Amino acid sequence: MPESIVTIERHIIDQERQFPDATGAFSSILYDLALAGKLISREVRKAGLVDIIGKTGGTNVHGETVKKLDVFAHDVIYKALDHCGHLCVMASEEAEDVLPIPDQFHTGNYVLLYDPLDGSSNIDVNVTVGTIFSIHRKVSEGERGTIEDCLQPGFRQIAAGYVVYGSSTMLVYTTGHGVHGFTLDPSIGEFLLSHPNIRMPEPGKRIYSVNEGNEGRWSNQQKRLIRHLKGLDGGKTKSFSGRYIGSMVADIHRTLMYGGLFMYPADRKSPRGKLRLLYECSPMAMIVNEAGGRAIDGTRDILSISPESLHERSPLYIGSKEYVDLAERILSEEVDGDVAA
Ligand code: AHM
Ligand code: MG
Repeated sequence: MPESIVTIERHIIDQERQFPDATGAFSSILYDLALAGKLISREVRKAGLVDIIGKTGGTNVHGETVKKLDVFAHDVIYKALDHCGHLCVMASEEAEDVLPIPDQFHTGNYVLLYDPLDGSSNIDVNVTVGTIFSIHRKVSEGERGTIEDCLQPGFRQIAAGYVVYGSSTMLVYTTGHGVHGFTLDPSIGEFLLSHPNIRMPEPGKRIYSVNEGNEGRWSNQQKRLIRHLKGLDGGKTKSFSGRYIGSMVADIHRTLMYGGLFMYPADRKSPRGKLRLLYECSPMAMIVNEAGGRAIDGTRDILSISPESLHERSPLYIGSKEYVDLAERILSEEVDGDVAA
């Protein structure tokens, strides 16, 4: 038997005790997010059965419409948190505008931004997907939250986390006091502390992770960076291994545990990259920073960027500090007179 068994609930309460002024509001949000993670996990685990019980988006044997999983995940998180009384507004990748708290419920001092099911195009082929969340304090005047509460730079996050639905379901979060990982025991329906105080290994594993299919649209600096990581630029670099799942949560989870460098660079077609700043890049950056790593958009610290719109994108270089530093250096060097975008 392990020395102690710590559920996520107990862990959240223990953490809260370290802050005598804590009201419990914040703990309650984390607990509700864990509950939503369990509900989404249950549906993700059934995904392979949709052809048997009725196609997603169509009707099941009961004549009910089966929701697409990303829409389901969006709804579950909203409904798990809309009535808790601690949030003033929410925003999700699945909704164009901010999500107000319904009038009949109280509001509070926190803001939740989330990507309900990142990598959801992988669902049909049984590949890992995940949920990402970012929590800020309310900054606007007035009782109900506004877009101003959502448009805050990442360094103001007071918590960030993700749930990864892989060979097991894991919830990883930070409030700026260490990064902690919990594995869902499906037989008892509890997240149990399995990875306390996660630190990225130093040196990190030499793994790079990027969609190389986009190479034809990359800047010369980006091409050079990848050639360097492959040991093809005449330097003495021992080559890196390549790994790319195409599910950011899964790729960054591996990067957090093993070290390495995950990238989604800008390219000619997507001058600001693909990933969303507020609910993809920033929360992952807070977690990786807190575990000893680093995250930049090529030149700027991800957490320093002031967002201008809810769904804005950002290039992302994230992982072991030494490899992000290396990327930053190579991206800043002139190549054939072409300076990185
Ligand atoms: P999504 O939020 O629509 O799922 O898109 C984000 C996903 C990330 O998980 C992943 O890193 C990236 O898209 C993969 O994109 P690509 O297929 O261009 O490599
Ligand atoms: Mg996403």
